Amino acid sequence: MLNRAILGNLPEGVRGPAYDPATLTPGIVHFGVGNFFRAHEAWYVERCLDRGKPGPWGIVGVGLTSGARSERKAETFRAQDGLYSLTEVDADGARTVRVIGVLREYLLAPADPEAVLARLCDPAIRIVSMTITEGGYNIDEETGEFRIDNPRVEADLANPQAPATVFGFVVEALRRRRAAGTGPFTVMSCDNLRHNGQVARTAFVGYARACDPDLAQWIEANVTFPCSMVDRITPSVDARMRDLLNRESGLDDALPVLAEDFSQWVLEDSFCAGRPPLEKAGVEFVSDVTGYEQVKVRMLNAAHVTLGALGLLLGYRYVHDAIADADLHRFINAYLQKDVMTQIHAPQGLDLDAYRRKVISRFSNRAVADTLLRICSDGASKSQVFWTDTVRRSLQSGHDLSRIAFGLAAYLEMLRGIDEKGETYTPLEPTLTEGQVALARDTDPAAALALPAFDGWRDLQTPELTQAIVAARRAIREHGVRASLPD
Ligand code: CS2
Repeated sequence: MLNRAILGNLPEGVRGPAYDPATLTPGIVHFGVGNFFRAHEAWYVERCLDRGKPGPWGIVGVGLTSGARSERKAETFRAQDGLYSLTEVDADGARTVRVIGVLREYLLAPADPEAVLARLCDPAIRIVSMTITEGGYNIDEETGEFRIDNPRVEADLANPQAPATVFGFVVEALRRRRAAGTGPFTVMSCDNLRHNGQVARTAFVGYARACDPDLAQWIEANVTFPCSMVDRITPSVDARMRDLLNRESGLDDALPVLAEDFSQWVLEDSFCAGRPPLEKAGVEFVSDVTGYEQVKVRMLNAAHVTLGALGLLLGYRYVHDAIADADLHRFINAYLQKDVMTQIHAPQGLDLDAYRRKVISRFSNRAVADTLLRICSDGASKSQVFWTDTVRRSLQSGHDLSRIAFGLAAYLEMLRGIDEKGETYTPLEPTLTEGQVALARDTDPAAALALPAFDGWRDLQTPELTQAIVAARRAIREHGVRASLPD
């Protein structure tokens, strides 16, 4: 079993922490300790810690969900002293393995909310970061406001001392820190959103306003919410992959992570209570992240979800197989070159065409073995983030809508859960109700346009887009994806 006792004796080729994890004190609390966080933020923090003198930047992970799976995960982290291995793999299959030591503690919030609040109130905690998914910020896409009528939010507002949502925890902790004179921490979103820092600000200040307007003002004036662009393809690891990773590393790790060799983090340097020297680990600090995040979500993520939907319908299950299909490859390139790149102002020094080629080659990395179902999961939230700007700009400028409509149509057809070979699969849409899923499956291809996924451009009059989506869905149903792909 991987734990601190074996750090002095790791298998050959496996790199361990440069410091003794026991000497690392926590300075960051992170909500949502999924694979992406462990391959991205934790990996950057790990690499900026000095040999021997690691500094106060250990991470306390917090899980917000209850249930047997979450409890098992918490127990495993405890048994492994917070250690886990990260395998990075390049397109040729070459691997490097590293044991990450920064996760110093893991708390399961539903089991002991007070323990989480106590941690958040510790003056040593200077950053609270989160990966809570695109749909996790509880923002009404039409009004841009935080939704206080969400039942989970209502429950936290009624009982702020024992919260269950990330909003309840962070705001209650800030209230206590303000009262104790401890001062604020930075709230750092690491989700794929446009302006993720501003979205986080809207969410946390919105929640605070509903419980204590004076506190909301204090948060607005004192807490910083840096925007960032985060990027690293990190697949899910099933039991087979876990065993394979362990066989190759020689470790016995119950929670190994796998990631591509590429990674990028562009971050606004806006930390009200200090930060680790992340530039030492390759984080790019810029004054305005907007251009980078536009490129990332509108190119990589939108292409990913589109490829995911089309690939699933054609009977593929892996990203590298779908992008190896010549027709899908051509379509994704056409979407990027004709519909997205023509609208984006790239940040200085960023070559959009090189970025496009890199995206395609990253999708082709078969050693990552990323599944199309993971890519499409929570498409209802992602599509708003990844497509909205492209759709709005295209509608406003009278740009050709054929490929955009086809991508949206494919996403809706994908939700029906059956491919062109008659094989079934289960789309993962945690935010959609059964009624909403039924809309997507309705025999009337227009019914699904009532879904919140389309709220981002509902204020524009969109009959031509609606017609194009409906026509594309009909064409896919009648002639199949391949025969219906636009040029
Ligand atoms: C994917 C992302 O879920 C998705 O839509 O595109 O998980 C993607 O792998 C990451 O954003 C890459 O940084």
